[in-house]
This record gives sequence, structure tokens and C-alpha cells, in this order.
Amino acid sequence: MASGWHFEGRSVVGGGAVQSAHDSRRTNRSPCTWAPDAVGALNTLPTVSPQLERYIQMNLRSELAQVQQHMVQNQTATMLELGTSLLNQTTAQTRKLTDVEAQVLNQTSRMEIQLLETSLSTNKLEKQLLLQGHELHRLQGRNSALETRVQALETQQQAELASLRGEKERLRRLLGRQSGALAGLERSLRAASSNSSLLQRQQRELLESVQRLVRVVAQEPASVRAAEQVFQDCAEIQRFGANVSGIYTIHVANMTEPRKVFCDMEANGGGWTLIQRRENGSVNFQRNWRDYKQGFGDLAGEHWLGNEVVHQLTSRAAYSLRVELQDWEGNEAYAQYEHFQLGSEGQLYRLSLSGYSGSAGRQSSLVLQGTNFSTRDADNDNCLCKCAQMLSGGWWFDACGLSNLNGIYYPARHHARKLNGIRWHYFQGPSYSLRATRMMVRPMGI
Ligand SMILES: [Ca+2]
Repeated sequence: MASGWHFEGRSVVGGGAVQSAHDSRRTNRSPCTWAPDAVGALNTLPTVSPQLERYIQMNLRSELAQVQQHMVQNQTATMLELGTSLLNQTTAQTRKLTDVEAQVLNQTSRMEIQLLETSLSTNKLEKQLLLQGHELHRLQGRNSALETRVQALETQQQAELASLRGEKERLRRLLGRQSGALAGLERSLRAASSNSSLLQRQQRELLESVQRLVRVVAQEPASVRAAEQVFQDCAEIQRFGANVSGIYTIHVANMTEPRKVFCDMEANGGGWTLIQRRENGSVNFQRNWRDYKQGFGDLAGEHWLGNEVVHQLTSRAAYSLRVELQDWEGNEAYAQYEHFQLGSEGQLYRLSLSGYSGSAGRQSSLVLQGTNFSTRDADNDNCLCKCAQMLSGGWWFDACGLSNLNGIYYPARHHARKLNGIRWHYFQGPSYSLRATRMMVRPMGI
């Protein structure tokens, strides 16, 4: 700004030219006297002053014009310089700005792209969120329905449980009452049973008395026939009023001696006269003809009543035969023959049967007609061999047949694969030895 200072120095003094004109005088005179003198001189020269003033004005004007021109030039140059500098700066700034703008634009573009991508992914996420929201809502609905259902079920179960508890309690009380009643009944039954036993005993005693009476009467020939008719067999004793199974005495027609027999008053209506019983192997059934003819064993247990008695009994009237069987597994079966008759000793106690029925096989294990009785000492079978010796006991062997209830008694766990045991083919096969058997007769049609 040196030019500025230069320009200013001159402009401040306004009348610099006047000062320059006085400078020459200042060199000769004292400054403190010069100024009032000059003014006074000027005031004393009124005629010269206008011309001088014009001159000064002319000189000053041209000088001013030059100074002004110079100043304008200087200022213009300075301004130009400044302008150029500014232009340069502006250009640089503009370039920088352009660069920055380009960068900003790039950046903006990138950011826009990112924004777009973000927006897209946000949209996608929003959609997913919406879908998940729907799904969640649906699941909540379902969950709620399930909860309701579970609650309903729980309620129902609780009600059922309560009902069951009530029922259980009721049953328990009922059981308690029934147990009490049962105990009372048992006591009553025991009392009744002892009464019944007493009654049975009395009945038997009465029967014995009657039989004694009958025997007394029988001593008179005229009364013999009547007495025999009364107690011919167990069916007649039952008809007389006895309904308890046990040993009774009968008088069979054509037999001189009375015979004790075991009567079954219960099975299938009762009135049965037992002719055979096996139950524990306590009696030996390996006997001869004579023994089988007369009978043997214990009437209350195992026994064979005797072929002769049976022949006499079944010759007087039509009789039925019932065979009862029991195996080692606790199964029971029976075979019943509507008509049963045994021939005389002269006819070798030939068997005659008809009208088979029962549960011990669909057909009879005894040959119905024409089979004679055989024992180890009387071979009357239809075999060239001796069935009674091979198979043991006395029986109506054919050749050698499908049954033998008088075979050897085999105890438990030894009953299998025994050909000489107690057999009934159509019940348990050809080699199974049975646990218990009974054969009994009663008049046909009862
Ligand atoms: Ca033979």
C-alpha cells in the first residue's frame, strides 16, 4: 500500500502547492513571524490576488488532474491486480469446489444407492415382520384355542375324577356293607350247615330205623316182596326222601343178601347207584374174575360194586349208565348211555349199551354191543392176545378197545404215556391216565 500512503500524503495537504511555495521563504525567515505576515501581504494586494488565484487554480487543477489520473491508474492497476488475484483464487476455489462437488455428488450417489438398498431391505424386513406378525397372531389364536380346550379337558377330567372318587367311595361303603352281610351270611350258613348235618344224621338214623323195621318185617315171608320193592336202588331211596349222598343198604331182586351201596343224590338229579370209583389209587384193581364178580374196595372211596349185583339190577328194569371223568388239569367230562344192561355170568357179563351222549368225546369210548368182560384169569376179549394181562384190571376189552377205567392208577406227573393206566380214548387220548372216575346207574327216564 505504499502507493496509498503516497496518494494520501498528498491529498491531506489539499493546498500542498501553497506549502511548497512557502517552503522557499521558510528557509529565510523565522516560522513564527512568517504566517501572519504573508496573510497580511496577501490582504494588501487585492489587485494581484485574482490573477494568482487563477494561476494557482490552473496549476493546481492540472496537477490535481494528473494526481487524480495517476491515482486512478494506480487504483485501476491495483484493482486489476486484485481482480486477477481474486480471479485466480476464484478459479482455484471453483476447481476445488467442483472437485468437492464431484466428491459430494459421488458420495451422495453412493449414499443414495445405499439408502435405496437399505430401503429395499427394510421393505423386505417389514414384509417379513408383517408376515411373522400374522403368523404370531395366528399361533396366538391357535394357542388360545388349545388352552381353552385343555382347560375344558382338565375341567372334564376333574369332574370325572371327582365322579370316580365318589363312585369308589360308594363302592367301598357298599363293599364294607356287603362284607358285613357276607360275614353274617357265613355265620348263618355255618349255623344252617350244622343244623343240616344234624337233620341229615337224623334222616339217616330214621332211614336205618325204617330199614331195620323192614328187615324185621322181611322175616315174615309175606312181607319180603314189599320190602324189596321199597329199597331196590338209590333212586328209590331218593324217592323215599333221602337227598344226601352216602352209603345206603339196598335189596336187589334175586339176591339173598342185602348190599351196601354208595348213593349219589346230587349229580344230574341224583338217585345214582355207584358201581365204580377211582380217585387216589388206594385200592388195588389187579383182581381176578371172582373179585370182579362179587365186588371189592371201600364204598366210601375206591371200589367196584360187583358184576353180579349190576347184572341183577339191570336185568329187572331198564337202566341208564353215567360215566364221570376228571383229568390232572382239573377238566371234567361225562359220558351217558340212555340204556345200559349187563348180561349174566353165563353170558360173561356181556355189555349192552345205547343212546350215547356227553362231553367226553363225540363218540363212545366203549364198544356198545357184544363185548364180554375179561380179567387176567378170564380171557374173553376179541383179541388173539390177552388184553386184561397186557392192560391190567378187569374190563370189557374188545381188541383191546378204547377204554379201561380199571387200569393201574398213576399218580400226578406220571400219568402221561401209560397204556395200562386209566384210559378213556375220546377224552384224553390213548395213553393218558386219568385222575378220577365214577360209574353209576339209575333207572332209565329219571
Ligand atoms: Ca384174547
